Amino acid sequence: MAHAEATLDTLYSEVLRRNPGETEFHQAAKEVLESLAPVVTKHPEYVDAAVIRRLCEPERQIIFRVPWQDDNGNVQLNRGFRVEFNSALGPYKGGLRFHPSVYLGIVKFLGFEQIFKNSLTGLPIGGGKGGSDFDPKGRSDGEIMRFCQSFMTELYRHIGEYTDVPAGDIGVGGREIGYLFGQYKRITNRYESGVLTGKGLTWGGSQVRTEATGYGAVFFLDEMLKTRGQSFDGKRVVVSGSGNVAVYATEKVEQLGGTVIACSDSSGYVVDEKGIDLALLKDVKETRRARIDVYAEERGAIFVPGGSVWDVPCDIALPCATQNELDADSADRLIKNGTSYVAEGANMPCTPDAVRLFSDAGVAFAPGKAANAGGVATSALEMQQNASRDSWSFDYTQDRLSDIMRGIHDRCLETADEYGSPGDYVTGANIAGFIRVANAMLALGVV
Ligand code: NDP
Ligand code: 2IT
Repeated sequence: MAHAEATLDTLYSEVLRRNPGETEFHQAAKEVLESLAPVVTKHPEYVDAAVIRRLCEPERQIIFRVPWQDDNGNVQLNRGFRVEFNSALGPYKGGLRFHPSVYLGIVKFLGFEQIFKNSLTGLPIGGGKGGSDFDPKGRSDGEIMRFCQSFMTELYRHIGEYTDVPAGDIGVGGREIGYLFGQYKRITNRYESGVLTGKGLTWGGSQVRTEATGYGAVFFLDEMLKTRGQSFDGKRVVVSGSGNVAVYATEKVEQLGGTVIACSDSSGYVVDEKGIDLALLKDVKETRRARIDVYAEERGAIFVPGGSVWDVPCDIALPCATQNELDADSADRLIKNGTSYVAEGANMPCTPDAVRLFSDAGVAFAPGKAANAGGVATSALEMQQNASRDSWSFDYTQDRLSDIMRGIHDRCLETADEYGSPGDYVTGANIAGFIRVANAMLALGVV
């Protein structure tokens, strides 16, 4: 084991050296590498064939200029990214993020996580991610459309049903996927439905894809609760964010008998002891695209500008906003307030220190690459429907999603057991995700 740890340390040093300044990518790589010592001890062939080393190096990285015209006729400039990380299990698959914080290090951390997440689903999808530093806040529909068209005018040559299949992430939802698909169709003169997922229901989309990430995270949590002989009944839940993942996590928690008492956006958080009014939240966020204080005002709930939603006492915490939003201080407060479950709806929302504190305190903790895999899994179901020119019912698709989440949950626990860390979902997810993709890489030779 000491030898394995030294080998992994060396591999991590190489990641640091080859990717200077990309701190989020370093963080994501470190977490996975730290889990792999027992695997490397048992299976030295993964090191001998440089599988781990190759996994840490994207197969292809694309960076491009995205010029577009705003409503005043001024030319604006952004940068576009697509990191095609690993295609051993299937075409590159992963979302596009439009947020001013996007740079190569963020896209690489997300793409790296996506490899293991997609592997965990058991479906035939590789890992990739993309996006832009474009800030959609305050932009008109016309500006969003022109940006998406310019972005796709470069991206189209790199993607395809059998090559790379983008979807949404922060700042990219149904509206943006529509504009992106429209431009792809126009440039290529192909109605290639399987090139993007998250499409609208009348033009190749799948039932449940909109809800899938939030629903899936709550299905995963439900399995964690059942493992401990508990249920959502009477549980107080705090969700961060109020975007796609947060809204549908809230919906499923409420359907399963829990109460979501707080949610947030980057301007602050609301506390609504009666339970979040979903119809109002969807109207404020999805239709009006307004800030969260509008919800508080119209609902008569408390709005706290700035501040941390993790100050609100709860049984279950569901971080669904962004990376590193829940740090050691927040974890400490949650633990003191009696939180016993944390599931990451977002990608890497908990800092490594926070995760360590949860683990030491016996809080059941589900990492994002397992708990939020329902979104991409349902994207893979959308690809299946596109390939067969079929469309499935809501109930059937939701049952498939629920089975997939139960499968991921059980695989994490079984793998954690097998590798000497019983009950540890982080180790289980990293190792189970790694083994499937590593075996495919061994089979495919040195490519
Ligand atoms: P949305 O754009 O729909 O919503 C994001 C939410 O998080 C908003 O409420 C936003 O607030 C808040 N947020 C974003 N960035 C920050 C920030 N830097 N500081 C504070 N709040 C922030 O995105 P999604 O719901 O799709 O994504 C949320 C998370 O879930 C991301 O980590 C994403 O990678 C992950 N994820 C998404 C999947 C999907 O299918 N959509 C699948 C799996 C994971 P504001 O509007 O004020 O910026
Ligand atoms: O982080 C993620 O898994 C997503 N944003 C969804 C990716 C997808 O291809 O559906």
